[in-house]
Amino acid sequence: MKNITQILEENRYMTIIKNKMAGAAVLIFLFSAVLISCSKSSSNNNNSSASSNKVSIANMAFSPASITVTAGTMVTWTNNDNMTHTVTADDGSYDSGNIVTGNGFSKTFTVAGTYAYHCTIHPSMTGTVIVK
Ligand SMILES: [Cu+2]
Repeated sequence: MKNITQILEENRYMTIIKNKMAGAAVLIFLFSAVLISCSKSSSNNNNSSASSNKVSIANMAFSPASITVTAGTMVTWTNNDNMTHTVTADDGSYDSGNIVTGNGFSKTFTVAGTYAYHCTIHPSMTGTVIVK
């Protein structure tokens, strides 16, 4: 037969266990939230620190809209927007086809010149690759 002290002690113990488990769950949640935000911010940093051969597609725009590269450079577009876009040469010389969110497209420019492109889905989205 348990006395009142034992029951109270058991209740206290159970409360501690519950609090610890809740604390652990919160910690795991926070930890994964930090991981997710870190991976997001690092990829955003990569885009904003735009080593000059990278173009981010976001908010229905190419960013930067105009980039200058040396001949032989591979330019990579990454769709960071929440909708599908294309990277399509105005002169029709290349076309990415549909680039869904999170995907990308790369093309190497070997000949100097100014290459205008657009998104076929949103013709107001335009960009230029200047190859020196
Ligand atoms: Cu588009």
